[in-house]
Amino acid sequence: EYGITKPKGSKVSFHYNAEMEKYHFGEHHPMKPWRLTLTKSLVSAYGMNFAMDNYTSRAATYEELTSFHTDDYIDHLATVAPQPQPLDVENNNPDLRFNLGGSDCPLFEGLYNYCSMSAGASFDAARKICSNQSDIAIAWGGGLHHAKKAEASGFCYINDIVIAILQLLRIHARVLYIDIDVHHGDGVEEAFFSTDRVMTVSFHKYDPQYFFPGTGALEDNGPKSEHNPGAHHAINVPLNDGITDEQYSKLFESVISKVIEKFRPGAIALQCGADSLAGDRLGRFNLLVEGHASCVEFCKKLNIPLVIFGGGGYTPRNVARAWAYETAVAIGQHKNIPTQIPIHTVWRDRFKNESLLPTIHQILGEPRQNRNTQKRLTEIVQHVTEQLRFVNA
Ligand code: V1S
Ligand code: CA
Ligand code: ZN
Repeated sequence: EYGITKPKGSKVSFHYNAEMEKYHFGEHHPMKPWRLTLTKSLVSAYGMNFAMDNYTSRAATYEELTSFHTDDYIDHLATVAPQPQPLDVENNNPDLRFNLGGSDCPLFEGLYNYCSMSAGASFDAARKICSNQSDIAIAWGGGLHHAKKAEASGFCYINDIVIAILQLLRIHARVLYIDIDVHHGDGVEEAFFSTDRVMTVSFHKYDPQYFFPGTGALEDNGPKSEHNPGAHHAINVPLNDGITDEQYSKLFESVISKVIEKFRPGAIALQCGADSLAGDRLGRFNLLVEGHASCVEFCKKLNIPLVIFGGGGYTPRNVARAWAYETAVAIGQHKNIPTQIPIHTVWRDRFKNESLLPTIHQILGEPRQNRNTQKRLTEIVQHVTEQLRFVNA
């Protein structure tokens, strides 16, 4: 299919479990696990599976989940009864222990299976990197960056990224975390606030009063108190609505190249939330598939072992376009695949009324006004450069 064969370059593994699509957060909830099926079907339709090692991921074990989360939180997640659906005013009676059961983090049927499967894929991906069996390991079902040690937050219950990074730290002295989801990667940042072995870098829309989760100011670089080795190891890139491909990819390259030079990570964990694309139901940026994927291309070119996670992304067809294209970047085939989306059943069945012939690049939705000035972006790079003076690896 399209002449894609095993590449001589990077060895890539793809970690996926079709079971994840069966879970539903609720009728009006923006998170649709079904976007993973759409992504996988596009990846297969392009024949990319022939150029990767494909693994059906398993559920993470209790021990793996509690490598980060507290026992009582995991015990509660495993045993809590689902809320009746649909969540109308009558039966929306949230048991807000651990921030569970509200509209953001509903208690849906099979929640524990869903969470442990998401974490299992990310854990397996990290282990493939640790054992040197993969140069790039992909887990689109992970990337749930808001979950805390004993608390759910923003559609995230288990922080699969933290669990994966803890595995990478068994082999690698320093791990770099990069987060291109439109939201601040607060859960991962907080988990590694007091260590100098993990540097976190999040690019996000920042508007403390009006945009979730409200954290991630430029000046927040990790607690500077009591000889904290983790001070200066959190980098935040706060952005405004409407940032374009050109601005974003330039900013990404200048920030990340400076970080790599100073921090010299042994492995990179890249969260690729697709809600930073134009036309996202929750996001506010103007990124196209090319701009979003340029971040993955840049990381691949560094030749540092790389784990790639999913994350947010609320316009499923755009999510599938971006993640399938980024899978092509990982296997070094993005310049060779045809732009026209192959005839494949899931896309056809779902979107039979699409008038245009769909391509992998075209993004649904109207662009927003760009509120990012060159002056501000220069200030950001300046601040990051100053922070990095404190970092010695
Ligand atoms: N923005 C936004 C948004 N939309 C919703 C939502 C909408 C409809 C529903 F039926 C349920 C929830 N919640 C939010 C945000 C959370 C965004 C999480 C992003 C996750 C990620 O992409 O970064 C990673 C997977 N929540 C809020 O803004 C909190 C509220 C403050 C306002 C909305 N209400 C519903 C809850 C409280
Ligand atoms: Ca982010
Ligand atoms: Zn997000």
